[in-house]
Amino acid sequence: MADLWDFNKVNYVGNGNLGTGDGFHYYNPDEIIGGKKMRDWLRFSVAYWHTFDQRLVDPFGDGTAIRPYDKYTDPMDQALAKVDYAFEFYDKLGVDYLAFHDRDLAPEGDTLRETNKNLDKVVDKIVEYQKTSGMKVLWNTANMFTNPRFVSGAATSPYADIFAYSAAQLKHSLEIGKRVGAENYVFWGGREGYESLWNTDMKREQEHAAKIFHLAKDYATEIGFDAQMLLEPKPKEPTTHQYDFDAATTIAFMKEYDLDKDFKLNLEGNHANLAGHTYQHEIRVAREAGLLGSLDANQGDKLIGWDIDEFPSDLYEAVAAMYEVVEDGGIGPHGGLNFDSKPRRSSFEANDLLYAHMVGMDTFAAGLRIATKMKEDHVLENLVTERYSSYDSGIGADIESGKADFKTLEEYSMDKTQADLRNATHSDHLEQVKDTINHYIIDALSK
Ligand code: XUL
Ligand code: CO
Repeated sequence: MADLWDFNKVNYVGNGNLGTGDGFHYYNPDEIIGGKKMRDWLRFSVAYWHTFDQRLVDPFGDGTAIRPYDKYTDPMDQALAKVDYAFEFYDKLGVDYLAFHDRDLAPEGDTLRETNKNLDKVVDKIVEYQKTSGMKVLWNTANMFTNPRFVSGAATSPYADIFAYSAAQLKHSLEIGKRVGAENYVFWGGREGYESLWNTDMKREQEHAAKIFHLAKDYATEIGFDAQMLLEPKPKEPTTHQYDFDAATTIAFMKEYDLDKDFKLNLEGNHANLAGHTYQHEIRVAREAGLLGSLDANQGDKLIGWDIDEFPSDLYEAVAAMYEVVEDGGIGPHGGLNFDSKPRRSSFEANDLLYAHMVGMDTFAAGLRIATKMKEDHVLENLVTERYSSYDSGIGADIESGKADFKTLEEYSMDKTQADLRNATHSDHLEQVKDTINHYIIDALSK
């Protein structure tokens, strides 16, 4: 393989040495943690759109990125060259998965026919590399939000020609998913929402969205593409309101339109924050519904209200997310941690792409180590069991079994005094709980 990037392969160096690391401190891919190799728990994936295409723009500023393939001026030459850079990057970083949108890979032509032709050339090259490298595709998807034709949505556009075009684009994207052996297929409805309710037929738009999901699943089945289908919630941005607002709203939509048997959720940290939730909350909601599919790993910033897709470095948040994952036995049977993340605009050198993934991978690897230790020691499990133990016998058991009704509950409660009821509650000692979590964070990593 040609030496295209100016950095060496990243190795696990352990955490014995403080000081700036040139390797992973916590991610040791083949080490067994909680009964599984770390690489199999985490299934890290590099996002093509951010890592190889993102110019590091923000709403007020042009791109600052300096990339070694900038020297290719013809868009198709650059698209083909990027595949070489991408596969060397995966190898040097030591990841097993990639993820991409159709439009990340190749420039559009004037017609879908021409666009598909460009795309197929790049996909041919990716498939060749997959054979020699063993790289797998965590998921692929269709970009139906960048081009101006999607100004008012794709499947939820008020214009039927745009629905038709979206279906045609999706058809080819599913065929590509099959060719590259994608393990999941993601739908993020960036513009499937509204700017204003005054001109929007919300019900009709949501029916159209459900229709395209059913058509997609039917076509995938027809061609033998058996990837897990995933919906990715986000509350807003670029729309004022996105229909797949958060996990709970998306689950309700899936149930309403009979999609919950075939679709699961792809959850993203920064999207959770935009919806007013934590990442942990979104993962908990999905896993308790049996619908945890995959994770997009990134973080927001407490001080900035946008979807800034920062690489994850918040250890506390990673512990919380991995706690839910460990509790579920994995990120769904087919899911992984896809870095839907980009370096900051001021980290514009090519090497920063490597450092950014390293901090993301190490943060989640550390999160896995800590969460596994907490789980092995049953710290929170015991606490939660104890907290709900009044439902295990007596009146609580009668409530859960359905034996109690309003009359028996009235009889039971009628003469309880203020003091009796006060005694029925207990302090949560939340500060003590948080101290225990901090203790695990420090202790699990110092071994
Ligand atoms: C946008 C976002 C997308 C999806 C795929 O916020 O998360 O990159 O993950 O379209
Ligand atoms: Co995402």
